[in-house]
Amino acid sequence: MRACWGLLLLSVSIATAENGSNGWLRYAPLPDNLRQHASSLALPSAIVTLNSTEASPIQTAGKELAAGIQGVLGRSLQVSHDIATASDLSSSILVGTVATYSSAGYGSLNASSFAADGFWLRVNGSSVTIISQNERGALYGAFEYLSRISQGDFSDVDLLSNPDAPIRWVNQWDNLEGTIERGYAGPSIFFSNGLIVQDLTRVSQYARLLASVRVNAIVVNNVNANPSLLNETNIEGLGRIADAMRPYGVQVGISLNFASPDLLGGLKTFDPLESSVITWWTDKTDELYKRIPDFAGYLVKANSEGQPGPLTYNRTLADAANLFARALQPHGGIVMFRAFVYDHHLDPANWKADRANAAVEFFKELDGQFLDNVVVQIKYGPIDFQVREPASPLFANIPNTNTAIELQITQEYLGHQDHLVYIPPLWKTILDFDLRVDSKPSLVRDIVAGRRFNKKLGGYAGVVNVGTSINWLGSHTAMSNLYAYGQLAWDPTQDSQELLQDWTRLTFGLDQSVVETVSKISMASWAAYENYTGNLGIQTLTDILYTHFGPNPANMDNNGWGQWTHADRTTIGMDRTVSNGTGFAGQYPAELAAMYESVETTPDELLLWFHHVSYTHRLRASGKTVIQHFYDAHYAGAETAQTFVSAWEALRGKVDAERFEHVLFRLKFQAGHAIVWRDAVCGFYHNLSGIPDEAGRVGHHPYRIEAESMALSGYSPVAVALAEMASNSTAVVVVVAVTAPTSSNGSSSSSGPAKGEAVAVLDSPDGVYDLAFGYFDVAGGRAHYGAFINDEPLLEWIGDLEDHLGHEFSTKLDGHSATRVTARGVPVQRGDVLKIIGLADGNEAAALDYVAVLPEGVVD
Ligand code: GCV
Repeated sequence: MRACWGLLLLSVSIATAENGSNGWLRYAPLPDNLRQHASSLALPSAIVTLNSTEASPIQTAGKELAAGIQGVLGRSLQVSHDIATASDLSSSILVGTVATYSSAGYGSLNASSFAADGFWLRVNGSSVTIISQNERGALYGAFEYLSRISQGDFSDVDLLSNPDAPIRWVNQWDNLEGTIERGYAGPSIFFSNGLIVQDLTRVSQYARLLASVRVNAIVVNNVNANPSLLNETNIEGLGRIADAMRPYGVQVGISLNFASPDLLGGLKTFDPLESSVITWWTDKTDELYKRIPDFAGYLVKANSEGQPGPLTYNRTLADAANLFARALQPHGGIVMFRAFVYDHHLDPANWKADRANAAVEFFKELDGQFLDNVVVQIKYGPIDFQVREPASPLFANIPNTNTAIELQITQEYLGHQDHLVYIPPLWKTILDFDLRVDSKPSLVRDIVAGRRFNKKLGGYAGVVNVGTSINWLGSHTAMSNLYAYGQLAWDPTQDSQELLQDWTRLTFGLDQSVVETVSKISMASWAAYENYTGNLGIQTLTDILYTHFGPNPANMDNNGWGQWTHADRTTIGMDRTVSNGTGFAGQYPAELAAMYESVETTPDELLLWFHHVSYTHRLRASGKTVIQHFYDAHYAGAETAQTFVSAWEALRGKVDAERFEHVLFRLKFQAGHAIVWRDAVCGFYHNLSGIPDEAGRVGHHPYRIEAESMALSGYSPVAVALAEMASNSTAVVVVVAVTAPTSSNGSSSSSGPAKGEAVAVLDSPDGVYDLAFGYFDVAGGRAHYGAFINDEPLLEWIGDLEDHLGHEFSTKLDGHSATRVTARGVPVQRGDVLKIIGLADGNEAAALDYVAVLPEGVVD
């Protein structure tokens, strides 16, 4: 029965502030020329939605279309749910499902050409038809139409669009107390103090963004799950989350703690084959479905990184997955069971030990034992979201099991959203990779779509970790990754750059120079990041025992975590050959196993992933030695990062001021931190191998004045514990409480915070220079710095990056806290006196590393 709600007024509001809260759904007014063009066209004048239920995605589609057309074209369209009142269907937007379309008497459509969630969009002059198989598909079609007109495209189209894979989920790693594991954009929008938050406005706004890129479900809590999510209060709270997301067609699922029957239920066991445990999970599942009838299902991390699992009871991972599958099956839910199962207490002295082997070792023998509603969720690479990994061989090893690929939008190993890294080109190296199972084409994207092995379920899981930050991910540019993730999960054959350009137009407007610049820097960003953080397959050379942000190559080895490089004085790389190493290469189908087994046929970009070689081993493509490639790549990567700043600066006035400055701040940080990375990694391998850089750059900084060589008062030199994290291994820190400055030139008279002064006479020829100041911004204080030339103020800054950036902050002088600021275009005369004053604050001792006096074009 079709209810008649009459004509509705629009209720979706468009935020005017350019703070990023609407992401790519800004519906910004078209530029005048395009508006004029639009006004010359016959365009729809009404919207008819063939469902009027409040929570229906069809109704959401109507509101969204009205709001979008209002924003983009300034036209107010009324939404009608009653076709009898629709003035003229030939100039309307009609939105419905195949079923409502035919029952409303518009004729019958070939329902079999629609997959679940698929839609048909036909634009024929002023008549727009959006029809789908299910309700959320129509919302996807509405967003598609809005994306087109937001980009000034009013052309006719006849598009049937079906998803490549049914599972297009996102995962959040939110903890019940409100923190987010590996989240870099503030606390959770879902949880606080052990409960679901009361105000779920941001939750429904998040669902809106997700629906617009056709994500159909979300797991809202951390895979390291807290059992109390399943208590009565929280199940009710989850129900409210589901209610908030339902109008956008985003279903809600949760991560489980495998020991919940014991920890929450008091059963004193969590053995998956124990009848009391089975009953407990069945009852809990029924309780969830009672509150959330469209509940999506469970995500399970078991026997991994200290999480409980079935191995405690000598049960298999399939026993565990099937326990949940049986409980969910009557309700139509699914289990996403993670393949990220490994031992993190490996012996680094054991040449044959290899964490990369774990997934195939655990899951291959279980192939065929998982029930039909189980999907094994596999991280794209065998280790953990590194800057470069080969495709996980598990995709090729379980043809009788549903699989999904896990990708990471949150930039755990890619700069915590403080570095611009557009990730789709990395994802595409995996999705487009041919695993050659049985010597037949076996693209990863075809495997996870279910096509290659004829499976019904499969798809994508993206770890997003949005937070309360107004722009969702803490960084405006990082949102391109979320946008492209959803789009690729729908159609992985799409081009990364084209997706990026759509996103840019929607996010920053249609100015061609903006589109070209964002495209240029984003498309260069992954390669640059790989270059300055870890190349040839050695992984992101970060601090895996602390925060995964800045450089610390030494920390990769000699621990149980198995993200090893096996670097010593003469050699580097994991030997993963069958003949002499861990045997990992043999987990691939024959053609690939043979390719990776030989150093001669392994692609250079994965050389050190598969082979342990001498630093003087020569690469196939360039003929360079491994060590020289390291040096060159790190210098090239850091240099590329500098160009991002100038490229973006050229857009001043073309992007609104708020977002322009926000992006600029981060790009400047990235430019400085890329140099920290470059120097730390190059310095480390230079010191370890003793092999000089043929270009003479590593360890030589002719343009730098080391802080410890300046005339110091109040400042004292300290050897930085990780030697390569400071220029010349030494910084200066304020050690004595003296007096605070009372005038702009730093002279002082009264007592105040601890203060240091570092003075140098500049010896550069007269000219114009950039002056870069290397310093450390640690957690727990906001030191003040002032730089003066001949007592004239040059630059002032505060060690307050924790107020602006999202990375996990360090309390030490290390590669996470090392950073730099630059004063550009400074006139300098030989003999000028440069003075830097540091005022300590809290734990921050105003640590200073060096000043670089850089002629134009020099990066040092
Ligand atoms: C949620 C890595 C991360 C962990 C994460 C884990 C996982 O180890 O560092 O924070 O835990 O992967 O994916 O389960």
